[in-house]
Order: sequence, then structure tokens, then C-alpha cells
Amino acid sequence: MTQRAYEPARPTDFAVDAEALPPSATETATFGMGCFWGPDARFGAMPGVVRTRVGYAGGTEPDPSYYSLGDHTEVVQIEYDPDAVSYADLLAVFWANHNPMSAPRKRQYRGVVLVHDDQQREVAERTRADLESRTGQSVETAIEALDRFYLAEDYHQKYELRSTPVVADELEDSYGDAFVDSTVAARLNGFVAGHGDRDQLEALFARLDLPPAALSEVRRRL
Ligand code: MHO
Repeated sequence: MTQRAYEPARPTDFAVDAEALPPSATETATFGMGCFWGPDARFGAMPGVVRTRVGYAGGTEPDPSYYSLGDHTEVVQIEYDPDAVSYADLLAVFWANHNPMSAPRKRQYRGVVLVHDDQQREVAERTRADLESRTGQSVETAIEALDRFYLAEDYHQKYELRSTPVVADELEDSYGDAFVDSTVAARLNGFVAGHGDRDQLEALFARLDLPPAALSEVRRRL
């Protein structure tokens, strides 16, 4: 596999992040499923997901950026705890949350599973075949090997959370560039977008050592 892996930072200012599973113990999945803001939030709130980030992949041109995407696609990258959630679980969310039956006009938004290894390819192909036989329609979503993931600009990371600036700024001030790899940021980004249930939310809040002003601001949004 030629894939050059993104190396997550280890932000630790907040207990939830300090105690999060380290990158050496996680597995990684990469999906293209339309504008990457939505899946960043959806997967960020999913139990068993440890960190998320958005970026560009699936093309050949070097150093893509949002306004110079070349042949790349917007993707979400998900680090997960394989003892808590399976690749097949993530794929179920993936298939259910984009339209696999029609190829979008822009390559920027195409549906694609960028597999990290042969095991992932096998599960991806099996679930695609299941979907085709269940619906009797042919699936346009591609399954390809991930070559290289390029991290998107800061302002695209945890996009939903950025509309609660008190919290996003608090986390970014503490973490700087490592903000993107904060589990706290991933969860809150998901919760403010309406994902996750009350129990998950309260479990996070019980462990959240954010300043009171930031806590009450985020609660106001939930
Ligand atoms: N231009 C669209 C999608 C943004 S996404 C990062 C919007 O503003 O909603 O491609």
C-alpha cells in the first residue's frame, strides 16, 4: 500500500482528549460523501469514533486546496476504536448518508470509499454488493485504494462547532494546530449539528473540564 498516513497530534489539555485512545491503537477509515462538513459532524458524534478530520484525496495532483482541488474529492477521515465499532458499522453510516446511486456532477463531491488495506476493500465491496442486490440498482460509488490524504484548511475542520465561537475559540486557543485532532472538538461538533443522544451528551459533559462560560454557551446550542 502506497498510502502515506496522516500523523495525528496528541492534544491533552482536556481530560477527554488526554484519555482518548492513542493513534497507535486506532484504525482509520476515509470516505468521500459530498460536502465534508456534514460527515465530519455525523461521525464525530458516533460512539467508538475517536478523532475526525476533513481533507482532500482520491486524485493525483499534488497539494490540493479548497480553491484548487484538481482531481481530488472532499473526504472525511475517521479514526476509530476497532474494539468499539467496526469498519462495517462505519460503512453502514456511509452508505445511508450519501446517494450511492447517482454520480454527482462534480468530482469534488463524488461518493468514494478510499480503503486503507485489503481487509477494508473486502468489506467495502461486500457491502456495496449487498446494497446492489437489495435495491436492484447499480451503485456509482467507487472503491479505491487511498494514496494520500491532504488535510483541509483549518476553517473547514469541525465546521459546525465554529458557529459556537466561544467553544471553538477556547479549544483552538489551547490546542493551536492540534485542534483538529481533539476528541472533544469532534464530539461537540457532532452534538451541535444535532447528532448523538442525550445520554452520550451528558456522559461527555460529566467529564468536560472546559471553562464554565464555554460550557454554558455550548449547552445553549444543544
Ligand atoms: N459550497 C457549499 C458546500 C461547502 S463544502 C465545504 C456550501 O457552502 O454549502 O464543499
